[in-house]
Amino acid sequence: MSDAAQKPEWTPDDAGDAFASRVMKGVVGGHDGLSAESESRGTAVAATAVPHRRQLTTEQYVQGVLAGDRAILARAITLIESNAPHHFVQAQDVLRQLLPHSGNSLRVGITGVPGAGKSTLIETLGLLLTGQGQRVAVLAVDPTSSVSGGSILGDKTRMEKLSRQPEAFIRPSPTGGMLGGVARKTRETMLLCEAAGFDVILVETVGTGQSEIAVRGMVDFFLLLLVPGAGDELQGIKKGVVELADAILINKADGENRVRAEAARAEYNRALHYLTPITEGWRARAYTGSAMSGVGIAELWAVIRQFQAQTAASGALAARRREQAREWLHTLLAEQLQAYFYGHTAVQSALPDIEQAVMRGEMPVSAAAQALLRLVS
Ligand SMILES: Nc1nc2c(ncn2[C@@H]2O[C@H](COP(=O)(O)OP(=O)(O)OP(=O)(O)O)[C@@H](O)[C@H]2O)c(=O)[nH]1
Ligand SMILES: [Mg+2]
Repeated sequence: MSDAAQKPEWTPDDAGDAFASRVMKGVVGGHDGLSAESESRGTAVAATAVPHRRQLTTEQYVQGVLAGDRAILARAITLIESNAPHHFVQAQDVLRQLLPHSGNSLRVGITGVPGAGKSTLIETLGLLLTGQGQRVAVLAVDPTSSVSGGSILGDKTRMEKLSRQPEAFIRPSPTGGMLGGVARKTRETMLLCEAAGFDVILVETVGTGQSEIAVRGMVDFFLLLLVPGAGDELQGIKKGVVELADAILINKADGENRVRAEAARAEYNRALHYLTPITEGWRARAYTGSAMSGVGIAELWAVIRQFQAQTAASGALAARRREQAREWLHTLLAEQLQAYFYGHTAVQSALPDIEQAVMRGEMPVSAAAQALLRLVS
């Protein structure tokens, strides 16, 4: 495979070295931290038939990431995203060594329905920050994305200027698999980016409900983007999502939209007034802005910095991160227990009959669950 062919499809055609990522041959059969049972031999054989670059040692990954080497950072992320069991072991070694060097960036999650302007905002905000000499990493959680789709893929046009900045690093959502696996990979990628010295991590996620909760669980500040005019039902905005936000930006407050945007801001500020703050000591507010023209974006960033200063001083920021780590542990445990259970051969062979017995009303559901659980304990 030539180097050009290894470039991901979201890389601009004329991109130089600023785009360090390369597509590596994947391995079928996900473990996401689970046992090696499902590794596909066929794919592994096919992968070795293609000459590829020498595998890096754990030390090389660690030193490369710490030195801010973008090519090695990209390869380390690919290692983390791999579903091959031996990659998982090395990826966790790399992470363990980098963990003490992570945690120094400001983590911002951005959500909103498709077309709300998330990518446009990230481009505008990213350019503002890189203009101040800050290093910005852009990640995404999009469980619906596949190799041919996904929101950041369309962003090679939307984030074109940002992608050319040497201080910026853009990585699309890990593809395939369940939300849990995608979120884990993004979370670990975030730690790598922090160890590589990025000051700000922006995580984009499309509003699907579950992915917003996943991103809320990995960031310090969570921003909800709304567009004026579209009814709440149209935007799929539920009260629950508003409750997760540390701020709301009514975007596209430009042209004829300005008046409607101001009205929406007032309305949301009234609603926010009655909600319990998601962050202790911080009252979420609604703002207007235009990601496209840039109006209001510097002011929005000032709010985010104020949040950072205030929650760092009060201890709320550190407490949130501790709690997020604890919750993440339990999320991973629950996922892995479930995968272990359903992957167990005794369960797989007994399940169809027990299911049938339950459906025919011959076996109480609780007894059926107990019987299945006993097969693995
Ligand atoms: N008028 C106006 N248009 C905007 C603004 N921000 C974004 N847009 C336009 O809205 C469209 C969608 O913007 P994106 O940034 O791709 O939206 P997104 O939320 O990232 O969308 P997905 O990634 O598909 O979920 C584009 O055509 C943008 O040019 C804005 O502030 N004002
Ligand atoms: Mg987008």
